Amino acid sequence: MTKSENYSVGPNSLAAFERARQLMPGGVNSPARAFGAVGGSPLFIKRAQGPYLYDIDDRKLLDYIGSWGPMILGHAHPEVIEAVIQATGRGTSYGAPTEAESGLAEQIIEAVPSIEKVRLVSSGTEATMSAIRVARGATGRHKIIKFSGNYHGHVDSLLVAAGSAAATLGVPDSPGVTPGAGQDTLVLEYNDSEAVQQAFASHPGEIAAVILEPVVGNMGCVPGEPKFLKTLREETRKDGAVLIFDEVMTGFRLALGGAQERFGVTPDMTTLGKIVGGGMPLGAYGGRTDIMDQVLPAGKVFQAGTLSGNPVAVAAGSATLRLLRDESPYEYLDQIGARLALGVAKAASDAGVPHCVQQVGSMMTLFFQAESVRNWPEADRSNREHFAKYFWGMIDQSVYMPCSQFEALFISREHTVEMIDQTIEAAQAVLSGF
Ligand code: KE4
Repeated sequence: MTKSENYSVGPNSLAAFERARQLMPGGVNSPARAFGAVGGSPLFIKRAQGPYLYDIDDRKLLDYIGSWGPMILGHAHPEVIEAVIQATGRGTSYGAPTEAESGLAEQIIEAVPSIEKVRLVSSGTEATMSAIRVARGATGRHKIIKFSGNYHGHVDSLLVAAGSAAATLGVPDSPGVTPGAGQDTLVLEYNDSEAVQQAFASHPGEIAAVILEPVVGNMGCVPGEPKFLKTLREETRKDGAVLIFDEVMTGFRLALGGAQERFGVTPDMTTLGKIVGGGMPLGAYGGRTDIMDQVLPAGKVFQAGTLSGNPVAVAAGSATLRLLRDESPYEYLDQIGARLALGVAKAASDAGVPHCVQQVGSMMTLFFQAESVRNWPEADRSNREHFAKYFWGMIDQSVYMPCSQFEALFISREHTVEMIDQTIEAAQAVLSGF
């Protein structure tokens, strides 16, 4: 992959990456961080504050990843940090129920239209893995439908034509995922309502669940079209299949109640992560009471976790959701998201660079192709070389974008209009050099 001529990663990050690669596969603990899609070495981060990251070479970068979604309030929000400090002082884990878990559960249930009961877990992957199992247990059916370009964590049965790092690394069907693990997974194209109708017509009474990102972040930002979401709701209800909105990324981001509130489509189950934990390891899955009461020990579907509902993670999540409810940054985030999208699109247009900017609220992607993107095959046509050049150019402008064409960027409440305009100016400078 190309990188910009005056691309510069500091010597400390270069040395740190060399050391890390001796110790951990690829030098990272999650492939999305390794810069594989853009080439070069990743920046090692020392600390973060508000909308900024500070790397170990003392560079200050305006952050549009926000830990891949959680940091909607900006990094190190004082009230979140204080809540974590207070909780930690009372011990970091008990392995016993706490009232704080009930408090967070109440906040989730109050905010998310589809959730009547919820189970806390430790990651988005755990949430989706568990939701699939519960849907299968509740319906007694085996088949599931997912959509290419959608990523739901590293669940064997869902690592089939996945988006995010899998798609970026070109290994959607990962080694180690057995044919048996994926044999009950039907993969359709996103936004294809006819394919959904066809699948249910071909498999009446066999489909346990349909899982999707209601706005995809993991092939770049691709919104679920109204007809598509409506068809999914109608077909699943008619057939008795469970409709699962994977809102790990969109939950508490596109509205307090997520994409389902924003679009007015209520699924049967929802999976959550990222923001719900305020940047700490916490995920959740929930839905209709009749479905959730199938989960052990209320029901028979097994799911467990040593650190599920961990008091420190719960404190971070609860403080975050309280601030989002009380301060409601969503109108502001919509405004600056639209401002950024318009400005970057104009910059690309003025530079004569083929582009398509897609934005929903505080999620956005600059696709390096001229056509709009409705699904994975269309996203896959994007010019990866252009993206890599843009990415490194923006790094040189001290703007830290997601390191893959197939990721959405995330704007925080701490990004000011001035910072958005600086970002647009940086994009103008970079794209005019194409
Ligand atoms: P985690 O297991 O990474 O907490 O969540 C998995 C997951 C599930 N569902 C959706 C819609 C997601 O976006 C994710 C994780 N997203 C990626 C970013 N595209 C996390 C970044 C990473 O893998 O390091």
